[in-house]
Amino acid sequence: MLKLFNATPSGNCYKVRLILAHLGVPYDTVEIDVTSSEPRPPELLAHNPLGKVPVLIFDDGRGMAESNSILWHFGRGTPYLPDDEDDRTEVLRWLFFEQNIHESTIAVNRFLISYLDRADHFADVIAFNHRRGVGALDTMERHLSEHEFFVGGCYSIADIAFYAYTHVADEGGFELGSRPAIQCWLDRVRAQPGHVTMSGDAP
Ligand SMILES: N[C@@H](CCC(=O)N[C@@H](CS)C(=O)NCC(=O)O)C(=O)O
Repeated sequence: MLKLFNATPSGNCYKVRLILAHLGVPYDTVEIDVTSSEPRPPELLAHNPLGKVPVLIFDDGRGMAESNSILWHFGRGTPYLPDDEDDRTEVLRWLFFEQNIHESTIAVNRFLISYLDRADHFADVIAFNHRRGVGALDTMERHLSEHEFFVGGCYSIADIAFYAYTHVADEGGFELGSRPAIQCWLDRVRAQPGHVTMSGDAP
């Protein structure tokens, strides 16, 4: 059985839980409190020396870190990763964009504001991230006003990667009310077969 070092509120971990749910792949979880300074389990550190989650352990003991790499691994050979090489390049473009400008701003502000409750202490960082995160959401809004999904007209791991932190962007101080294309896309993602919420429920 696969073992996922997981933090339930983490969007990066949710990406992994979502693709596994779509594919019907069973797994066990080991819950990590990412707000705690307690040492991480040695098995987690062996596969990610930074101690970050998600880390997935396969039956043969191999481990895999980085949420978007894990999405790619499970997407291959399924409808969630296109076969066309140009489309795959587009998927990669969006996965890098997500990590570079979306996750690093929206997820970080959500963590500082809603999980660490340290908005006052990190006001400058939050303001800096906010400007960049708004730019990421604007880019998404423009793209989604002309496309149903991110790549090739079909739901793919690129949509899973973006959904994870976009649907909880309000917890990081980002409003989606003025972004109708993103809101309609969120509904389309929620309507996909096998969708589960961040807390693990069917929608
Ligand atoms: N780029 C990594 C980021 C992983 C990451 O930042 N994980 C956070 C939870 S979302 C974490 O483990 N934080 C706790 C820590 O840094 O000790 C990925 O996409 O998997």
